[in-house]
Amino acid sequence: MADPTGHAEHAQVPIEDAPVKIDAPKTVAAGLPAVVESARQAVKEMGVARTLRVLSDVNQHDGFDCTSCAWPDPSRPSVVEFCENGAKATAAAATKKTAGPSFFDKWTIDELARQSDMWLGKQGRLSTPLILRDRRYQPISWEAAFTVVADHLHALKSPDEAVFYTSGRTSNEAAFLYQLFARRFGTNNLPDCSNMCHESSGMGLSEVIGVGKGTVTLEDFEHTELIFIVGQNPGTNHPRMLSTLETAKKHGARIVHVNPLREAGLGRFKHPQKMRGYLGTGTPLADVFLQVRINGDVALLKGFMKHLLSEEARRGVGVLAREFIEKNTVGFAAFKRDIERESWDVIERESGIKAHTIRHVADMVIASERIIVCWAMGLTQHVNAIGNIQSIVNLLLLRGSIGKPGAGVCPVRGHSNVQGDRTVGITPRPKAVFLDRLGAHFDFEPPRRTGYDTVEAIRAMHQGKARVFIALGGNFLSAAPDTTYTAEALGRCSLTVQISTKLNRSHLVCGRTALILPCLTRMERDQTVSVENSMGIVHASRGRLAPASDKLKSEPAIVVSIASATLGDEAFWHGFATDYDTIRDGIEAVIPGFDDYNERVRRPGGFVLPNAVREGRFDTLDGKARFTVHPIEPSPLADNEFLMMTVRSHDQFNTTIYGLDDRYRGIRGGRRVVFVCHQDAEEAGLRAGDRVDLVSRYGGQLRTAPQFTVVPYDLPRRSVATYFPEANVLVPVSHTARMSNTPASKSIVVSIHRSA
Ligand SMILES: Nc1nc2c(c(=O)[nH]1)N[C@H]1C(S)=C(S)[C@@H](COP(=O)(O)OP(=O)(O)OC[C@H]3O[C@@H](n4cnc5c(=O)[nH]c(N)nc54)[C@H](O)[C@@H]3O)O[C@H]1N2
Ligand SMILES: Nc1nc2c(c(=O)[nH]1)N[C@H]1C(S)=C(S)[C@@H](COP(=O)(O)OP(=O)(O)OC[C@H]3O[C@@H](n4cnc5c(=O)[nH]c(N)nc54)[C@H](O)[C@@H]3O)O[C@H]1N2
Ligand SMILES: [Mo]
Repeated sequence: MADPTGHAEHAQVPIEDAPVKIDAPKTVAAGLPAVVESARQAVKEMGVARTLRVLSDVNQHDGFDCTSCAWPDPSRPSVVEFCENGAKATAAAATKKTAGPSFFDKWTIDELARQSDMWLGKQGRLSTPLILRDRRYQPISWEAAFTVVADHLHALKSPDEAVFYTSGRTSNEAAFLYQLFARRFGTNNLPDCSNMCHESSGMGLSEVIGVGKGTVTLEDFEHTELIFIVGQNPGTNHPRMLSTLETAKKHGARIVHVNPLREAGLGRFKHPQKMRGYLGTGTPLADVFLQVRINGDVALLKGFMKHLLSEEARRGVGVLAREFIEKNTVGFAAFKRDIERESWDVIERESGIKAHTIRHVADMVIASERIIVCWAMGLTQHVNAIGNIQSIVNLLLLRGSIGKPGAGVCPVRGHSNVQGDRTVGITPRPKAVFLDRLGAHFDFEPPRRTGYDTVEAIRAMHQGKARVFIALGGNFLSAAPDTTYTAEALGRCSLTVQISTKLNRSHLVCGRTALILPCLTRMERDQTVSVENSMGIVHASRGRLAPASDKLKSEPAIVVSIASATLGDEAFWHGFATDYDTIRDGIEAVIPGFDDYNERVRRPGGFVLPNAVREGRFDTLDGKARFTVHPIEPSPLADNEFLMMTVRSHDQFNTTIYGLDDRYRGIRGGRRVVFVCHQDAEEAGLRAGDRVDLVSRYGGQLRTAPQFTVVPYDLPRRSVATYFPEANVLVPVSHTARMSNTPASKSIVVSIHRSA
């Protein structure tokens, strides 16, 4: 079937013309430039008075939760508890500009598609419900919009032909209602951004320690001796984490940074909210930088463990936590055999790190009783992502460094409430006991069939098995892999519905009928909602700003209206929208750990969800943690091929582009860049500023992303980096992590060709 709206071409990020300026990368993070940058962007979007009012409310006990990341707030927030990128996210959402009917009257979607993603996002807040007619979005009443959704859902042959996507900014309350609606409608098709994000962490951890979340709290960072930061760029993506690391260093912790890129944020840090952060040279954060090859982490971790095992053999005692291993774990013998069989040659070659350096860092592990390992997308977006995560657990188990103060795993979440959305039921693979309780409390028979995750949903839409796509937030088209394929998939839907705050490319690549339903942000006046951060703390969030338009509805109100229009049981839904306490009562009744939800969520700082590992238990079937065996998996590269990772610049929040600079990496004025190792560039005759096309070859298919600018950079041999979402067109939809099915967008094999 042809793509009826012809949208595959709308899906591509337009090529930039202006040349990119390339400077030396920075070695110091934050400091005065961060303050200046946040103030500049905030005042531009909001004006001075609104800036002061809004930023003083971020992450305060009685204010709103910052939407930029899921790093927890300290128990005593400082007067200003935000960072440069939090300020940018806040400014972008609290902008005074609106994109209303007169804006959409001027532009067809074909014209809009030729604009850059940055331009689209900067047109202001969506202010009225819209429906696509004659290639233009036109106003529609809320009532009529809900009827359109209900009619399309009724027309499906089966509830499984509908897909209900969620992005991680949605509050617990909206997310719980949304999954309740999807399941009362009859499907578990609830893919979310987590499928592309920390799914590998959740699944990998659940299997071996019985908890699919992190096991440490902020306090643990004050008691730890050694912190690993693997495959994460906190200076850009979790800037408030740098202050936690600064405190940890003051308490004597050492930090090891494992990354193919020497990220500035882990070099020297100048606290932007303290006077000494403006003066002086800042705190050096990382003690050791290991420039691992892309996807060389299993090899590296195995190297550490090989050294631990041989030191135990040599010293006879004192390296392995023997008692802990005996009492609390299974699988040690097979694990040990596998590590002993691994050769140092392979470990060195595949990790890209010399054996003596690996031994040196492993000695730091031996010298530490309390170790925390933090990670993010550099480990989860690989085919063997589960191997990465479970190898970290192996290392911690060897030292008994989990489930006690100052020790454990810390997957650092992305979206500010992605963890909470999962906790309250957004998942295509719900547990039977959750469905039992949900069905019993709300008196219905929930569907038991496993639903589609993100990648399966794309395929199902492409094959015509799913025909209605509803997104509670996010930018599915641009965030998903294989942009062209995903565009075709969305184009085949009978209806696509985007519940959004800002214009993005997913509004331009849509089904035969397309709706935009504009909603309030977390900063705007509404009832109290709640969120869960990366460390399992649930707390309230309350906005105070006047809504950007009087036509906006809250996410819970939109979900309630879609649900009652579709299911016709208004009496069931109505109360939820008028009083969010009743939603929380429902969550409390269905999900363990939410006792006295309404009371506890209103306490300053909220409450902590139960976490068995933190309480000293492994909630696996036999109550034991598991050692697991993971092979080192080289990515074979032909002579002209490279392994590509797609990363975030300092000027974006996922697909929302704030600006065209990547300050720490020395890039100004453009995003279509490809970072290439200096020696590789030289050998290939490529120079800074050259224009190239990138081609990914996968299972006999070619995918091309044209017109990238070469930036020679300090990277391991044969490793290249590009920005997400410009390079997503190169990520094959079937190239995913085993088990978690997360797109392996950090290990794409590409070749580089001079642009014609
Ligand atoms: N300002 C801002 N904040 C954000 C976001 C944003 O876009 N902007 N996004 C939010 C979201 S949803 C998320 S998930 C997080 C993402 O936070 P990050 O995971 O920090 O984001 P990425 O830019 O994808 O960075 C991945 C890091 O892993 C490294 N890496 C890549 N491949 C490998 C590998 O094979 N091994 C190792 N060891 N390292 C590797 C890259 O060099 C990079 O430093 O941030 C959240 N916060
Ligand atoms: N190649 C590659 N692809 C990736 C990644 C990568 O590293 N490399 N990272 C992946 C990761 S970690 C993630 S989490 C996904 C992100 O995937 P998504 O979460 O789907 O994408 P975002 O860009 O965060 O979504 C931005 C849009 O959300 C809407 N929005 C913002 N705030 C709100 C709100 O409060 N309510 C509602 N209803 N809408 C709102 C706005 O319209 C905005 O345009 O992308 C994934 N894709
Ligand atoms: Mo994410």
